Amino acid sequence: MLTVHTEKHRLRASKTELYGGVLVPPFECPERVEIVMNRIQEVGLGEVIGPDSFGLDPIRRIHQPDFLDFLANCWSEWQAAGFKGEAIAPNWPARRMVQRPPNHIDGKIGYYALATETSISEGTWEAALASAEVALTARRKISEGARSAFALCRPPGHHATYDMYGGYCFLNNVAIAAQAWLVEGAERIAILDVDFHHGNGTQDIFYERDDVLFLSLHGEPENAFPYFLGYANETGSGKGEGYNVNYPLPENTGFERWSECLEDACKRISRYAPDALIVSLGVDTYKEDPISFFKLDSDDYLTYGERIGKLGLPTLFCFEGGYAVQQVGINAVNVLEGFEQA
Ligand code: OKP
Ligand code: ZN
Repeated sequence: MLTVHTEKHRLRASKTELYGGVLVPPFECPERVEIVMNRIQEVGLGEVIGPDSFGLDPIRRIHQPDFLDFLANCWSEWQAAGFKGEAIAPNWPARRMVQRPPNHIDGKIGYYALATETSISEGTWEAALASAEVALTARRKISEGARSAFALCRPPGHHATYDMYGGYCFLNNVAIAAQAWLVEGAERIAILDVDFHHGNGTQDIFYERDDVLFLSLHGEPENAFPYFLGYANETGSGKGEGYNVNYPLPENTGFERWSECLEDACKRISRYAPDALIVSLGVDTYKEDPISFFKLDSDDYLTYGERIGKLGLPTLFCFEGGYAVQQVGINAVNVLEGFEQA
């Protein structure tokens, strides 16, 4: 399988994450991609290429222009304000308040943030753009005839919605790729999100549409980030009714229960008969992930990769989460190898 990768992911190198009331080194660190790359070479997965440039057009088809301006300028405005630390949202337009971005960066950052753990620093915007270009390049390889491709995206994307960042995500890589497919003439795209966390951004972006089927297996919102979306009764609205499927699962969910949900998701994908499948590939479902609570083991990734392969669809894998850093390579590449064995 072809991999798309760029060293530009290293530009996303914030030093702080707000976790349990303490500023800690971010779980979402550059080493994650290095370890996946090492595993790709070790197993000889296939060719590795760099991303092409696409400009902002495909990104503007998903994200609001003022949000993109905010991301591009946040760090310089934060520095100009004289703040010493990395950019972290301290205030929100909470319930019954005015939903309008203020001028001062200290307020504006909260308008565009959906969570406070994610710090913005030098290079964040450049890395986020490169990550989206990695997804767009891998997608284009598939429309040029490849059966599948792996977009080694970093930073991840599935929590970012059209006007908000957070949960380590800035641009929604899978949404940008899905829209590019539709613009090119595809009629239906399915997005299967197997990251431990609910893909709230992807769900939100496509919630009222029937040309993108979104399915997500994730930690139940009662107990897991992003907490405020991802319930089973969120099934889409308007034209999109029936095209959003959530599988919230409780603490200690193991592969048996998880794969029953995957089976249901796969049957729905087959019935939808999409032109292509995009997988939000997070491996934070692993039993030793430090911030998640499912119990998948390394071999399970081979097994479910094979099930996804049996769908027989052109398939774009976009990397999302996975924070048991030493195992992230084996687990992610196991999915890709299982897929190829199908
Ligand atoms: C990004 B992706 C843990 C708090 C974690 C942010 C998690 C973002 C996950 N107690 N907050 O979906 O892997
Ligand atoms: Zn995750």
